[in-house]
Amino acid sequence: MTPLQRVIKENNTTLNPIWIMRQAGRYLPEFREIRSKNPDFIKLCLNPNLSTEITLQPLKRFDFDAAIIFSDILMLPYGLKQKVEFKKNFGPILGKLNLNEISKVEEIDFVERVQQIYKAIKNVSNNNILKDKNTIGFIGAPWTLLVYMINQQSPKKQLKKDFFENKDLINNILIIIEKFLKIHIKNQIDSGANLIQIFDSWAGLLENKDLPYYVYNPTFNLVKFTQSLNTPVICFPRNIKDYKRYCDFIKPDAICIDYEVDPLKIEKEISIPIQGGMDPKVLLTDKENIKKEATKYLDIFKDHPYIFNLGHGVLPETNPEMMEYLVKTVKDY
Ligand code: 1CP
Repeated sequence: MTPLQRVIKENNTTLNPIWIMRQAGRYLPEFREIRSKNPDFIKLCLNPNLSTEITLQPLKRFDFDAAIIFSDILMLPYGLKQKVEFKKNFGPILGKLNLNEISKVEEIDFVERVQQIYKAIKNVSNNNILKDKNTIGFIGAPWTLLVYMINQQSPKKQLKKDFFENKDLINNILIIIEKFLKIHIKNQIDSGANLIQIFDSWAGLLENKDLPYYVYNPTFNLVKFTQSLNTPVICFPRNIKDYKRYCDFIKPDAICIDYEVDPLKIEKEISIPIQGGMDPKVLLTDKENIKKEATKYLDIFKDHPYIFNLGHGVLPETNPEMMEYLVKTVKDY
């Protein structure tokens, strides 16, 4: 078993494996070099040779315990033929959502549009560097994908005023999203992903009363589906107010926490394996502070199954040398 599997399946508390959200990305000069020659982000995600290379870049530098496949949660709307573009210094821009068009997309059309991702997962998981390590596949949670698909861009702090207006559209789209997420999860697992992370980046935008419909129920279905394929799931409902209630409802194999929650409170309330927490901005400071902050999390979770990660993606301005120091600190703990 890999170190991550030993934490997740056996509740091991001595290993402290580490991987980092957005570990394949802009803080690495070798990524920026490939990116500068490939201005179309979607095309880059669909180039299996390059996406394999990008996925493996951080593992060549650092002793991470997992690779996360270089792709994006928005490849789902792309696979459903909604237009998706990434504009420099702005983020994703999606085309207008057309229920009629999306309803016509069949499984084989979807798989054909995204199958290069599965090819990259095959390449990555077969690479020797991943011996005794995990290949992490991922999806966006239905709620977060609904947000991008209806809002057509990042909600940043809030949703459009009329976001919830067309309930009929929302209900239908949620059913379609769930159906294709299951297809996407199954294909990633069949290609070699042995752990799935579900990113619900905008879970924090909802009021409590709306959580069962938009977050708990659809995410629970996907967690159950993934577990039925004998694959563990980590959920990251970023900025959700009540992580315990989320875990009680959804029952993921592990829960990833953001940097705004109190890790002491989480440790007391939640018994399943925990991942993440440290503020990515810590990596912009100095080694002494990195050691202090990383040790804080490792101390709090020393008797708890714990996977080291950050409480959000690594920032593009991070110096790779600081990442190296973080990995060393965690491994030497
Ligand atoms: O070079 C660039 O400009 C592209 C930047 C970039 C990268 C490196 C985007 C655009 N996506 C990715 C890769 C990515 N995205 C990965 C794989 C690499 C890795 O983790 O090492 C993963 C897991 C994601 C997941 C993702 N995409 C999320 C969930 C996590 C999170 O950050 O909250 C979300 C919300 C997205 C949408 C997205 N894609 C890209 C951007 C800039 C965004 C966020 C836009 C926003 O703020 O709303």
